[in-house]
Amino acid sequence: MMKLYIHQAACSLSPHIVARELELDVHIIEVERGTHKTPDGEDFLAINPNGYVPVLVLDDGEILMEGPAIVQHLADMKPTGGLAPRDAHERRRIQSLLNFVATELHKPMAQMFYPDYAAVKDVLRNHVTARLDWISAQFAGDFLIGDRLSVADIYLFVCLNWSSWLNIDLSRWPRLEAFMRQVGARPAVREALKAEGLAHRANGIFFAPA
Ligand SMILES: N[C@@H](CCC(=O)N[C@@H](CS)C(=O)NCC(=O)O)C(=O)O
Repeated sequence: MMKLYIHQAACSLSPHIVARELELDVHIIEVERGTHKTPDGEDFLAINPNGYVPVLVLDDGEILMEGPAIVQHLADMKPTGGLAPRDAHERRRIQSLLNFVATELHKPMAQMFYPDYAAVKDVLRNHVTARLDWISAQFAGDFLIGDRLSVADIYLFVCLNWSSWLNIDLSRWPRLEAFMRQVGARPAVREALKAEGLAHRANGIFFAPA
């Protein structure tokens, strides 16, 4: 069985949700922050010396790193799930959006969690605010590429879910708030959030336990 290594509430929630949406046989393994150990005492650093999640270990032992590549691979394993359409234009668009979320939202938002970054927090906040203006104007329907959910929407959902931790008020972007409610209500998403201990709600938006 494939193995997906995660941290609670981290960007690894994105492949975790994708696996549940597609009902794929994936063993979810939570790595302890700090010690890099799994509940079985496995050393995660031996799997990814960089120490970060997500990592997907395929059935043949291949180690696949980097969230955008992992969600694309999971979606391709079950094309009927429709999370990564085959149409060339839509595929290019999804690749573009996954990279946008990874570099323009995920990384700057993640840096805002570090207390040491206090001095650059305003810079990061301004950056993220401008990028949220952009992404909120990209919706081509209920979702980014139209009326069908894709892996890019799921990755975006996971990053936007950090907003309440980071004091980013999503009510400034009604499109994004509506998107969060809609994706957050999906059964597979709720299951993944519950499994990671995140099934708390505030104003319809999921947030982490204190
Ligand atoms: N480039 C990686 C970055 C993944 C990443 O930033 N993971 C964070 C959680 S959101 C992590 O595991 N941080 C813990 C660490 O670096 O030790 C990707 O996009 O998958």
